[in-house]
Amino acid sequence: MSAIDVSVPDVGVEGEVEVIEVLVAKGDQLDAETPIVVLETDKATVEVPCPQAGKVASIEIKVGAKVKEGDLLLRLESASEESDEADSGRSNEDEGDSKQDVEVDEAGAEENEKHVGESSEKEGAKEERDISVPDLGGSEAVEVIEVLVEEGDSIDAEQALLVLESDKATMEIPSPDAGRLVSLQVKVGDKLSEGDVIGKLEVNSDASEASSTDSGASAKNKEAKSSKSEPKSSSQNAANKSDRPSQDVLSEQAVNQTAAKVHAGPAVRKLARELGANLSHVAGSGPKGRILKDDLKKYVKTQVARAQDGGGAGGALPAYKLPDFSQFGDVEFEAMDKIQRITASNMVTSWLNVPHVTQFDEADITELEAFRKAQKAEAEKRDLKLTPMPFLLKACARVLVELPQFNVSLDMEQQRVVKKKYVHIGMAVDTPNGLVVPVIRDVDQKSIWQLAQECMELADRAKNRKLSPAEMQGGCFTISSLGGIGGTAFTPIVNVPEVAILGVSKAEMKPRFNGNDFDARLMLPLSLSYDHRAINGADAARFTGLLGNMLGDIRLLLM
Ligand code: CAO
Repeated sequence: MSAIDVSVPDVGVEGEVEVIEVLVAKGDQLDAETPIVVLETDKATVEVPCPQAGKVASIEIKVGAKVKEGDLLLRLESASEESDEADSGRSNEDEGDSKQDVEVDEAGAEENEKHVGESSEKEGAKEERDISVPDLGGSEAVEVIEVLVEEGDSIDAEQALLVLESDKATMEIPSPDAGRLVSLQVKVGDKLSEGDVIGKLEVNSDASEASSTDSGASAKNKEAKSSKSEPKSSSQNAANKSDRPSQDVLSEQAVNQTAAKVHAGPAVRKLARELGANLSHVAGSGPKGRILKDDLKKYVKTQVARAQDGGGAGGALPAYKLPDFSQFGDVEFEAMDKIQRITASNMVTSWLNVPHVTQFDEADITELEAFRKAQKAEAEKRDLKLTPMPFLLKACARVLVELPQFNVSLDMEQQRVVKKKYVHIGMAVDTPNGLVVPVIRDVDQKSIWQLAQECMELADRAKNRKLSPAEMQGGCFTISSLGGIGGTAFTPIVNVPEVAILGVSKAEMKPRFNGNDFDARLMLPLSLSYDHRAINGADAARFTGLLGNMLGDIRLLLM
């Protein structure tokens, strides 16, 4: 038994690179070539494999560390003296040649871009371009091990198209531009070298003209990614990308949309292939939503557990195939942006996991409305707009305290209920970029004026894409108000992991029988959707009843 130092091999860059994932733990028994860490350079994501078999005696780095060639990563205990001797030289000297799994990212896309565009043909506003194999780091005749797209697919710039595997590396070939894949000339098993044509991409020539005036290749990629129906100038787009914080909606985890778009290293992809898992269904918890090995393991465990209990959504969703819409008339393609992708994914996650029921009710807000109107002058003095929303927040907070079964999350993995001792409420905000849900904290402890102020500020920040991810996390319950727009009722989808959401529609004057006569009363429609695993129908009726009482006589909020 002897100790072997495993150091950073030559990863093709000078200077330091960041450790973004540590794939092994102390005590793990490793095979030769098992990936041990993932390093991220400005050009690529590199997995460093273990040079020989052995047990991890110690790990000398952690996520976030900056390392350079020769830095110690971990110490390995090797079982066999013979192989120690043979291997120890190799582990330190030959690491530069050891197998590296490389996931080419933006810089790869930029490189790839240099190989395209020469054979483009104009066809109205569209243009067809060859997609060629970029520089493969000197490797020739590299085998295609995975084809991630199909002819006819709508492709984002930088979306992975193929995975190639040489004896040195596994690499993804990204698309140089956004567009429609009109032909694909390669299949699994083909051998490719730099310059070989993979297929043809139909791109919007306006986008490419605009982007060709850009100074940098990465700006060009970003431009191609932007919406076609709402063209933005390159500078606008670049500013938007770099200046604003990214907005995650509804859920705290980024969920990837399609297998080709997932952010995962080759080792994780390989494991997913072996397990037959579709990475597009796996939520990534790593940097930039990257799928880590642990995410994949957790996903597979959950699926196995579900199949065993016959619970959950059960089985794969039957896919539907889109027709070629152009046979029916003119169409154009617009890439979904991040908010749309995450919202779509979260809606499906909630819809499939949560048995939804919606309880409808009405609250008589005649007196509330009179009080609200009477406060108009005071609101103006305070530079505030007093809508029904702060009252709804305050009343819901009170009901959540009275009926704590609504202030929980279900942990199905651990078979337990998470009871929350705080009252944070999310408010769905309709923005030009999609639906976002900022969360107002400790609503039960705030005054109506404080809530009015926060509602205004958060809605404004949401509309200007200024919310930070932290401001959209930690909600216990959500209010989705369409009252300012219209409608009589709707069935909102529960914002998991919460267990209930209140939909509010437009208040309307209605005749109410007072025992002798009909009075005109202002009635506010309430639609409470809830997770029927956590909440029963009687509690839902109690919730809307109690809420109706609070809104009907807001003096009750003082009690
Ligand atoms: N009935 C009648 N009028 C209502 C009302 C209701 N339920 N709710 C609000 N109003 C009135 C307001 O009082 C205001 O009128 P005044 O200026 O005369 O007072 C007007 O409608 C506009 O209000 P608003 O919508 O600007 O303000 P709000 O505080 O009610 O809502 C916000 C703020 C951010 C929630 C809202 O702008 C919004 O984005 N709603 C859409 C949410 C959404 O898309 N939900 C669907 C998600 S899918 O489940």
